[in-house]
Amino acid sequence: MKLLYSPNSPYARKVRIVALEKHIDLVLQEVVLGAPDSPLKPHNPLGKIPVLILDDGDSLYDSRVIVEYLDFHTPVARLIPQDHNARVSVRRWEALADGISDAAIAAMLEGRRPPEQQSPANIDKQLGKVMLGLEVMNLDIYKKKWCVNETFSLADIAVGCMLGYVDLRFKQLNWQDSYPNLAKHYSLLVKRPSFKQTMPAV
Ligand SMILES: N[C@@H](CCC(=O)N[C@@H](CS)C(=O)NCC(=O)O)C(=O)O
Repeated sequence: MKLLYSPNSPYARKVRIVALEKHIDLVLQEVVLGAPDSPLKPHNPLGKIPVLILDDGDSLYDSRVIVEYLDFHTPVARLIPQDHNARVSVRRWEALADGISDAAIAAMLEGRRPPEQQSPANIDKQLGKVMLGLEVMNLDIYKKKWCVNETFSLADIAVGCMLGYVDLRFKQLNWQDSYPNLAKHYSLLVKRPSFKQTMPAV
C-alpha cells in the first residue's frame, strides 16, 4: 500500500501514526501540493492528501476513511473501539481535532495571500475556532490520561497531530499556557515513537 502525503499535513500524519502504531508497512510518496504534474488527481478528484493507494490500484481518501480501513486491516492494537458509544466518542474527538486543523490551515492560507487581498477578519474568525476548540478539549481531558475510556485511541492521535500542526504554524498562540490539561496530554503523546518519527518539518 502506498500513501501519498506531505510531511506537514496533520491529516496525513494521523494516517502515518495509525500505520506505525499498528505495525502496518506503508510505502510513502511525498507529494508537492499544487504541482502541475501532481500524481494526486488520478487518485483523488479533490486533489487532496492523504490518499492511500491499495495493492489492487484502488484508492482511498480522506484521512477518516483511510484510518478506518487501516484499523480493520489488522486487529493488532485496535484504535477505533467496536463498542458503539466509545466509537462515537472517539470519532467526535477526531472530528473536533480535524476541524481545528481545518481552521488553522484556513488561517495560514489567508495569511499567505498578498497583503492587499488578506482578510484580517477571516484570520481572526478561524483562529477563534482554533482557540474555542482547544478550550473545549482542555475541559474534556481534565483528569484523564487518554481522551476516551482511559485507553489510547485514534482520538488521542488526531488531537496530537492537530496540536503539532498548531505549534508548527501558530507558535505565538502559546496554547500550552492557556490549556494546561491539554499540554499535559500532548507531553505524553510526543514521547511515543510514532509521534517522534512523524514530527512536522520546521
Ligand atoms: N478532510 C480531509 C482534509 C485533507 C486536506 O485538506 N489536505 C490538505 C493538505 S493538509 C490538502 O490536500 N490541501 C490541498 C487542497 O485543498 O487543494 C482529510 O482528512 O483527509
